Amino acid sequence: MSVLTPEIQSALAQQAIELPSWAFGNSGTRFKVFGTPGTPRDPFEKIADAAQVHKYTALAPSVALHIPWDLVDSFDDLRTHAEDLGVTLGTINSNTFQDDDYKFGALTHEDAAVRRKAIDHHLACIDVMHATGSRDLKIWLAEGSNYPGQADMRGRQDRLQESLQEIYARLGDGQRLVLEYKFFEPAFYHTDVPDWGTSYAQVAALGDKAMVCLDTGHHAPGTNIEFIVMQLLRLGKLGSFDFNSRFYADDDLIVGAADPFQLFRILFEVIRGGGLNNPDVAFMLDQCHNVEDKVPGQIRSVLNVQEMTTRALLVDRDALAAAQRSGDVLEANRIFMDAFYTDVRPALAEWRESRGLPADPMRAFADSGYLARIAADRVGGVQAGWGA
Ligand code: AOS
Ligand code: ZN
Ligand code: ZN
Repeated sequence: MSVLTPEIQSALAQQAIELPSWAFGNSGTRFKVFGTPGTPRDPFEKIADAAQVHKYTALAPSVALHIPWDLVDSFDDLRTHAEDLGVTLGTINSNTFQDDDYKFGALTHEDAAVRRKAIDHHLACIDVMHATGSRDLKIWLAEGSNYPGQADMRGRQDRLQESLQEIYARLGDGQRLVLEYKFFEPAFYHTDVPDWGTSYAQVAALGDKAMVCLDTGHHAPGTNIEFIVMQLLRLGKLGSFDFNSRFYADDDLIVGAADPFQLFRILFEVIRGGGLNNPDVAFMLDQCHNVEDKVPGQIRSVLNVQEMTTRALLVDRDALAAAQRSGDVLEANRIFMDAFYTDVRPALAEWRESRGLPADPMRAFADSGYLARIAADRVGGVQAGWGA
């Protein structure tokens, strides 16, 4: 009998993971950006590539956009294009990190004129959200300082709250703001939203439509990320995930590649806290594919999330709770690890086929010839972020 009970199948069938448009552009490090044949030349082609991921997995029904990287003449046209391809437009990501005016901050800047410009950018993003039908405005701020004494950290925190209040006030019904935290980079001494506690304090002061975004690559090595997941779910403030994996810093590698066990532990807490298939908790990827092909990189990523979700669903929670209550440390750990070590790949392949999907989406996509077609059709694709 398959390990996939009807309850597990039902949970898996509902799973939705949003893809980032920038994952389909060329990307790299400050040392080199390698070009990939067939890289999208505009947001329409990025959406077309993202739709391939959904076509072969049924796991990725929406695509996050980035403003201004994905600015187009008509968001109505982009929305129709997406819907024609079977996907929707998702989270809108703002950008206050590519403009000379923001050298010393944007929403936290000492100069009211710079803050005005940064707030107006977010208000423009909300206008885009109305056209795209997006629910979430995701704010990641590249703000902070490099040297002790350089900046008034307290004043910046106060100005951040004031700026966020103005943006929050513009949100429409059903729209949300998610504030992402990151403990370093591009600033290296202090960051204005370095941790979940700061993000929580800032969004809690705004109201119910403001939530925390947890990027799995934005913590110090050794951080117990699943504890943070548990706490934010407990507080009702986990708005979204940016999934990726890392060996060292904010590596933005394929989720589940560096530490599958960590992904399992995170997903276990998501399930434990009622966050799986909960519309309040958006699953997104935030990744770049520097040396691997981008569409298969994204297919691999959503499959990794699906696989670890399945394993986490296999944890016998009643037995685990009993072992925990009785203080049976080793039995509790065995139950947890048994689920983690279960190879669910054959069962998932079978289940996919039963739903009319390819048993092996990676193979099916490779066999489709899509990459060769776009390599022939598209010339002059753009770098993620800095292009069209
Ligand atoms: C930056 O480190 C953050 O992870 C952002 O979420 C994101 O990568 C960037 O805003 C791209 O839009
Ligand atoms: Zn992120
Ligand atoms: Zn990041």
